[in-house]
Amino acid sequence: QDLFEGVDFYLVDELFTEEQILIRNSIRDFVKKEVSPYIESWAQDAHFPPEIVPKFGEVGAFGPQIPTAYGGGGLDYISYGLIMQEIERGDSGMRSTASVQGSLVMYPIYKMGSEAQKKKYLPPLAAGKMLGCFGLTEPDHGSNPAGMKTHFKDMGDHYLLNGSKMWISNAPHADIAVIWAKNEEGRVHGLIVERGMEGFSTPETHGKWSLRASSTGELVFDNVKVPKENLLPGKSGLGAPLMCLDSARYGIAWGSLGAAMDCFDAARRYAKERIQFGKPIGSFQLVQKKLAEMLTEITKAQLLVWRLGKLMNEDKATSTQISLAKRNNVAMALDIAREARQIHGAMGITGDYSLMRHMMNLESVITYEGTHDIHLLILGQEITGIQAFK
Ligand code: TGC
Ligand code: FAD
Repeated sequence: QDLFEGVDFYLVDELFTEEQILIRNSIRDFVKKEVSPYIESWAQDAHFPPEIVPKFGEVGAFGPQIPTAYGGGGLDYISYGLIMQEIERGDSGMRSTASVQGSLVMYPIYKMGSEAQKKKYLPPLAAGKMLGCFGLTEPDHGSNPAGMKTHFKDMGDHYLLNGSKMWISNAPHADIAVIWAKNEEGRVHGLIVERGMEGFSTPETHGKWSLRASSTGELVFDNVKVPKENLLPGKSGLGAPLMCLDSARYGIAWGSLGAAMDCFDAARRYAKERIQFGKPIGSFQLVQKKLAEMLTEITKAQLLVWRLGKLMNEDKATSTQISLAKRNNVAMALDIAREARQIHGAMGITGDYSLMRHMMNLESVITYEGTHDIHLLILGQEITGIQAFK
């Protein structure tokens, strides 16, 4: 891990500004120091380390794209992507913590919140003094969030919230939850629910083989009285949570690249060191094929997210362009993790190497934020004009 220097076959670094490289390198150093030495034992123990939250805040990993006036980094989208890439090189679960906080909690508050909500929540979230989670998925509504059952009633001086959410990253440790629920007319709204509100609980989901260093849980709302000022006033309808997903999916397209780079780097080194039949395994054509294909796919994925980042910076990126990148890069990373694990033979199944952890993590990454097939259908709809998922 310590030797990791990145993968840059096409001199992609030349496409980045000095500032972007500086940011990338500072997060790379942070991950080497604060994540890589501990991640294997956190994952083996299914332990989420709460002490990482203020450290992420200090290094600027939370809401890098949010303006500095609210405590964010005020950075461009390529810098944001590079930050996600470096964190996920360490672990997808760590990147989940950061991208949920930045893209799914801070972003909706910044884009749809009142000035008072922005002032109250954004600075402590950016600093890692507060942790947030995002509740859209329900036990019976994953790919189809439009069917959500969680609802709230206007009681005059407050809202009464009932329902539940499932598979929520950060939930068991979160101080606040940005959740999506229907009003009496069936329109989706965002609400900020705070830990400590009566009737609100966050039971942890146990037994995951994936994202073990990230904590996942349910959000249960049993007649929770939510103050009226906690409704996000800026936008309603399903488009509101889906807009947040665009920002997070963009980060995942970069993040998965980091996991792929880590696997490739490990496989390249192992292929040169491991001797079988009197030669390094890297001298066999089949191993070289695996490595050559990994490098090819990483290079294509790097150029894809760089271009997407430019479009994001110019406010020209479309949701379907983001779907294409999320889908392609996560599948690419998962394939590379599997191949890299094979190159490591039996050693690849142990915690001495990061391959199996990345591979298992990426099974969640290919499922959350829209499954691989849902993104394919989003693209299919764009191409044909015909929706195939209903
Ligand atoms: P549809 O009728 O297509 O759209 C409803 C409204 O939303 C608008 N819209 C979008 N707006 C912004 N960004 C997008 N990406 C948007 N996609 C759609 C759309 O224009 C429409 O607006 P309006 O004004 O006409 O009402 O909605 P649908 O019900 O047909 O569903 C479409 C579908 C299936 C693509 C969508 O529901 C979907 O993406 N499903 C996947 C669900 C998903 O991604 N869940 C993620 C949960 S969060 C999570 O996983 C966090 S993990 C984080 C971590 O740990 O890192
Ligand atoms: P389903 O929707 O039941 O899908 C099951 C299978 O059916 C999939 O292969 C899917 O592609 C396929 N399928 C579904 N519909 C169609 C169709 N129309 N056509 C073809 N195939 C279809 N959610 C949050 O809100 N917040 C979070 O923080 C969060 N964190 C998560 C963390 C982890 C570790 C995981 C695993 C999930 C998380 N999720 C979160 C939930 C995630 O977004 C959902 O799991 C995802 O959207 C898929 O929903 P589902 O699991 O209910 O699968």
